[in-house]
Amino acid sequence: MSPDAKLAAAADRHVAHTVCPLDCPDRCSLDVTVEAGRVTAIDGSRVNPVTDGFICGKVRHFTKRLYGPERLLHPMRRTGPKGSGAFTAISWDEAIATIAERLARVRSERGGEAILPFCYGGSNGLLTQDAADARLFRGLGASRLLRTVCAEPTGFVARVLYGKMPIVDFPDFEAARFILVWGANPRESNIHLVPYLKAAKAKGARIAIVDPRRIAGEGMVDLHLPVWPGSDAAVALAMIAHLDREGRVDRGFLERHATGWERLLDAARPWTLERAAAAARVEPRAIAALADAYADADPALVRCGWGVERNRNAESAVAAILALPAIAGKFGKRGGGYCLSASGSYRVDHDAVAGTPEPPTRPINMNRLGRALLEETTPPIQALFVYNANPAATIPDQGRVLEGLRREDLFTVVFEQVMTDTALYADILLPATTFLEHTDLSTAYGTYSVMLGTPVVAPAGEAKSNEEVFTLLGRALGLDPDRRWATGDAQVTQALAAIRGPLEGSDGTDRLARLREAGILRMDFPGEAPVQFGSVFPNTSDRKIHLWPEAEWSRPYEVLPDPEERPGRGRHPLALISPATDRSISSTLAEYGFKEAVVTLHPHDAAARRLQDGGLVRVHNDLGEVIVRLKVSDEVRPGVASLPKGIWNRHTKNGRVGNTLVPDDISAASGGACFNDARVEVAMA
Ligand SMILES: Nc1nc2c(c(=O)[nH]1)N[C@H]1C(S)=C(S)[C@@H](COP(=O)(O)OP(=O)(O)OC[C@H]3O[C@@H](n4cnc5c(=O)[nH]c(N)nc54)[C@H](O)[C@@H]3O)O[C@H]1N2
Ligand SMILES: Nc1nc2c(c(=O)[nH]1)N[C@H]1C(S)=C(S)[C@@H](COP(=O)(O)OP(=O)(O)OC[C@H]3O[C@@H](n4cnc5c(=O)[nH]c(N)nc54)[C@H](O)[C@@H]3O)O[C@H]1N2
Ligand code: SF4
Ligand SMILES: [Mo]
Repeated sequence: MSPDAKLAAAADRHVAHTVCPLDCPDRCSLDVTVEAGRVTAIDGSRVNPVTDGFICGKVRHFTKRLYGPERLLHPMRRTGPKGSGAFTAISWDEAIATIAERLARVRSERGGEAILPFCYGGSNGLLTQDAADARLFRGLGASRLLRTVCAEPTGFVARVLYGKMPIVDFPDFEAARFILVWGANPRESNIHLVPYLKAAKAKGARIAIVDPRRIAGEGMVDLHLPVWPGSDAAVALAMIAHLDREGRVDRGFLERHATGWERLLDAARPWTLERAAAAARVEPRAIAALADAYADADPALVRCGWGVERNRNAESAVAAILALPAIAGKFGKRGGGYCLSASGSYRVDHDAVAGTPEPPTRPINMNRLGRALLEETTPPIQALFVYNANPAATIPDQGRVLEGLRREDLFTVVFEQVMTDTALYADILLPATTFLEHTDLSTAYGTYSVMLGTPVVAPAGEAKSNEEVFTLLGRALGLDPDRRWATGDAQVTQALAAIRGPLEGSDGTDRLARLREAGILRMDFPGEAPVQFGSVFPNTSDRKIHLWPEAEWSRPYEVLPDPEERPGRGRHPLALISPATDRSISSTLAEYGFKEAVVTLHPHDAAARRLQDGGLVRVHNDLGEVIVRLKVSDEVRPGVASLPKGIWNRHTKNGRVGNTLVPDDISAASGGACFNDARVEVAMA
């Protein structure tokens, strides 16, 4: 480079501030280095104090997506069979006109409900989802997607028991003397909690983990209960019954602050330590030891994760776990109580963001996408519009999903950043901007913050944002004749005003100006961070904990038997789990995060099947098979097979992901996915 060019480049180098909107509890504030219009480095900033200047490796390498070979740069039309990946570039005008014409035709011939919008966690922002897209699909009277793939059972329970009381903030973990991490994996899926766990540990706190895998390094964990997947409800109920027998139930607290607790104690009583231990395949005394250690400690904190909800007993498990601090009297001081999702602590009025209410059209549970595409008849789904999601990889019963996507009479639009497994099935493929190329407003479900994501570089190729595309489509379809749909700053302001609850700016100050100045809006809790039953209380009608919420839940704390014990299902004895890893966020970024997926089995299970570490194996059940290499390790408990969440078809030898083996069963009370109810056998390939 000539000295002049060097000078010019240095002058053209700056650091821009923005936020990571990926589906991760941490919601990091970012410093992005831009040189000559290109992103050259991404790192954490200190705008969000919890980020504390560091971020995960996935996002540090996000330029591999931004400028990678898989990036979609132009609208395209399919030219080969569905799934083949044969496309030709078309103009935006042609793409929008084609989609508008087709949606209008489907609607006039079969009704709006023949259109299914399909979206989930691609960008956790208030502008990329439930904004212009809602205006479009509500305007069309499309089917309503029930977004149940994640956080539905946990959210349901947090709502019916506690009215979504604010959770313990990460920094307050430091104040706890005992931390019970239940079905959560901070080391990979919530890395900014780890420093606080370490700090608590350094001050003498004990840490317990309930997880079929050993998820933390030596020295970090004092107690590990390696439960059988799906048995948490039995274990937590047995802990409650044990505390009751030992006279350790805080009846004074329950009298004052809870209803339905006697019925919960009655329901827990049949769960003896022995019975729960048989279901969880652990020692009865290990359950008693965990309950005692929890009851003894003060303050004691429960970190409930999403691993608990991915089975048929989701709601019962989450409810029994969230009941523990009430039963044992652990509320009322900093470092005590529970932590789950913060997203209910402030309410976002999504109808106000969209500017239009949701019509009561046909609901479709996203966990049964395959069945919906193949079996719905009143009316059949004739147009599918996928954005912010990669259902070909992430939804249960992959075989059925792919069969549905192959339907010749289905018109499929996929609006994506990269050529995902789902994009391969599009009739029209639209290129989307990434969070470094568009504006978004990020709330968070782990940390207490709202941040503004700003474009730091120009869109790659012809990529457009969700706001632009759904607004273009709405106008092409005649849904916005006066061009009044909010866009740009007007949409940001509308979304900011729709955040109800203790957010800075509730006093009427200009939230957008404040965001631009400080980069972040914090929650205004009395005394900084919430103390459950100190400064914050349940948001239920009577401000009490509803431990037997029968109005909303017909069978509280019901525990269904293991899928393996159901008639005809006994030949697949291994429980398949699919934990999050540090390689991807759900399936996002897996194109560069993974090279190859491996399945992990305990040495006993490998030996019983004469399988060798590194060998090719067939993981199979009645739904299908996945062929991958085997890792033999005692990090998983006996009887459990672990295959990562988020992989793409290319990461296995037969082009299928773990969801090929996952039944599309749903949890009873809230319709949640049952990923970890998959039962499989593993054999040499
Ligand atoms: N790096 C990374 N971070 C992520 C994600 C990611 O894919 N990668 N995903 C994001 C998303 S979408 C979410 S929802 C969160 C999820 O965050 P977490 O809940 O922390 O993650 P999971 O891996 O789903 O489950 C946590 C743990 O539950 C265990 N587990 C599985 N089945 C059971 C069971 O039946 N009982 C018990 N007690 N434990 C069980 C698993 O072994 C795993 O260690 O993380 C977010 N953060
Ligand atoms: N087997 C198994 N499967 C699972 C899970 C499991 O534990 N086991 N976990 C489940 C969980 S917790 C979740 S949350 C789901 C997530 O499943 P999905 O909702 O399918 O999420 P992702 O795989 O992250 O796919 C999101 C896609 O949105 C795209 N995207 C991102 N931002 C934008 C944008 O602004 N505009 C547009 N148009 N597109 C965008 C990304 O490129 C990405 O391909 O997966 C579930 N699947
Ligand atoms: S994915 Fe999570 S840890 Fe990584 S940068 Fe984003 S918010 Fe931070
Ligand atoms: Mo999730």
